[in-house]
Amino acid sequence: GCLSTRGHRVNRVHPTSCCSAAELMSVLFFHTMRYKADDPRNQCNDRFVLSKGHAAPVLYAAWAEAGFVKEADLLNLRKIDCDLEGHPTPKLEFVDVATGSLGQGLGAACGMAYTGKHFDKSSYRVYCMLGDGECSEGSVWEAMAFASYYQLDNLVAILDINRLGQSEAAPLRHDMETYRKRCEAFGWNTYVVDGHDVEELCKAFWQAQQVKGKPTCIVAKTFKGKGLKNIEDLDNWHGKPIPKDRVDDLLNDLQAQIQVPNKTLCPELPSDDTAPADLSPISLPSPPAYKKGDKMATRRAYGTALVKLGQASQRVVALDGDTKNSTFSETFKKAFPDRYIECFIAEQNMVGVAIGCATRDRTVAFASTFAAFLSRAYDQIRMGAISQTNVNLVGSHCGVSIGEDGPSQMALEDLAMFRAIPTCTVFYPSDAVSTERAVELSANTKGICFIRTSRPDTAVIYSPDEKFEVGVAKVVRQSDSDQVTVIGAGVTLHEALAAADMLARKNIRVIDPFTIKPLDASTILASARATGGQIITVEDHYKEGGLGEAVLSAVGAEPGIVVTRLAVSGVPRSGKPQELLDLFGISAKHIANAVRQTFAN
Ligand SMILES: Cc1ncc(C[n+]2csc(CCOP(=O)(O)OP(=O)(O)O)c2C)c(N)n1
Ligand SMILES: *[C@@H]1O[C@H](CO)[C@@H](O)[C@H](O)[C@H]1NC(C)=O
Ligand SMILES: *[C@@H]1O[C@H](CO)[C@@H](O)[C@H](O)[C@H]1NC(C)=O
Repeated sequence: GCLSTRGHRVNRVHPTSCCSAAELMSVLFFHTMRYKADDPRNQCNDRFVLSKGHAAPVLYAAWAEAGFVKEADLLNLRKIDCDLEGHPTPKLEFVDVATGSLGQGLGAACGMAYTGKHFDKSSYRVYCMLGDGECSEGSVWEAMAFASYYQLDNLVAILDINRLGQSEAAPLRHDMETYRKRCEAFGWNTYVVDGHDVEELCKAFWQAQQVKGKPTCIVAKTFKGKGLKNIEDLDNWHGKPIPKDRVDDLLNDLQAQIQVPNKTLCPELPSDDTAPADLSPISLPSPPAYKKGDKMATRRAYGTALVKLGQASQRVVALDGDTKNSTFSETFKKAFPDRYIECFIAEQNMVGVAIGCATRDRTVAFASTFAAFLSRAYDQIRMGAISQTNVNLVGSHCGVSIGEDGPSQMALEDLAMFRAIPTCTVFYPSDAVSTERAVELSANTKGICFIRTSRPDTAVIYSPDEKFEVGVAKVVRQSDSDQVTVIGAGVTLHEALAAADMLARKNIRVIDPFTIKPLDASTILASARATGGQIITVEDHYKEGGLGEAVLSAVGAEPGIVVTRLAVSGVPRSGKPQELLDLFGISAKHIANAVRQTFAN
């Protein structure tokens, strides 16, 4: 069965990585997995994640065999007008998460399996194929620990132990016993098998289905380039096409091994025990219950908002990495313990799991930790954009305003990081009311959403009926005689308001951007024009890639606009929040000075 793709793959760029997995793939796709071949994204289907994404051709070949991909299209692999790209992406209906940055598939598969078992309570199963070289990634082992902790017996990892990596052998080579011990030590039911023995594979996958309370790992001893004469198990063939003058020979060789050439393979159908997702918009059941002037940290308002959203939709779930009593995802956990996933201190895996949970719209996932620690999962976030994920990430404890905990806990690069993500909407709410609306909007906004929350208590500045939209800023203070526009967000918006009070006779217009991406360029520009072209930005973030640069790039091409930027620079330190705002030049006092300076000019 594995060879019945008529060998097109051998002429493409990772042929040897595909060949080691050929029997594994054919047994999975035409014996083990249950799915509707004409409806790959059906919610009832078993899921398959090709974590070793460079073996994409073997995945495409399987779906061609299943009848979903036209065989002729396989010849357009990697062409500009063909969705069969070098690595799998969800442009293809049979792909849930993009892979190709190694080490990420199993985390996403964990999210899918957790969702199947605990949220959907359905019978679909999740299969994830990894390379042995890939297993040096720490994120693989974060996922291994997660899967056994949550007893994901609907999850099967397949390790394609073909000994070789890209530039040399993988560290454990064919040491199958060490792989076995590692997998068992991580709490997995483990079978070491001959990955080229179809009968043995059928049996192992069947056994995996019978096991309760543990995920199963199939550790398959294979040979890279299996079946390719004078290439199999040899160094220096990773990622190389077969030389033209050898293609015919090798194809003939392979074709001679096909025993039943024209047999149509047909997967078994899944049981129809998963309801389609309810895709109607999710709204807060009641307006924010805050009064202007109330003191409330936006991080705390996040927890309250998420509970309200959870009341509105069963699909809302929360994840955290052991910071729930700091980010206030704990508020959600207390209200909906069954819809909260503790991911412990493994942020890469948490983001991967959240992305997995959100596939096929099964959940609306909110994952939170200190914003600083999301940088650790940046590659997962970057891949999330390619995966077309709608995951929501919430980062608390931004900036120097966290105070005494010191610089290791302060996110000062997160705006830059998330602004650079192509599908990302960046919310930076400045009070409890706007935080609640940011959470509501995130749940309904496609792409990745990032919500930046702050630690200090700040005043509520909006009334409960204030309307918020993505990309629409608020002018929070203005008069006809304003002479400078000040743009702040989070704590620095409050500093800007304090500066406005200090400067009573020099009127300043204060803007709350609400979303940093997209940024409301027209409101900012209109204000700037009304205030003599003078803009001051002030942010609890580094200058690079933050609010100030976002504003600059929005107005930079306009004549007569001058942007003065106040931002954190250098490595901060511990201290009281207000002391740190002062020390790093972003407090009301510094804003007032900057305003005076613009007058002096
Ligand atoms: C995070 C990451 N690092 C490096 C690479 C480059 N790369 C692609 S394939 C590969 C070797 C993979 O070896 P293995 O996981 O054993 O897969 P196989 O031998 O089956 O091809 C490398 C280093 C990558 N894609 N992702
Ligand atoms: C299989 O199909 C091909 C192409 O349709 C045909 O040429 C060949 O004779 C068939 N082989 C068998 C054994 O039926
Ligand atoms: C979180 O909970 C732990 C255990 O109860 C406690 O020690 C810690 O101080 C709490 N952290 C915060 C930020 O409240």
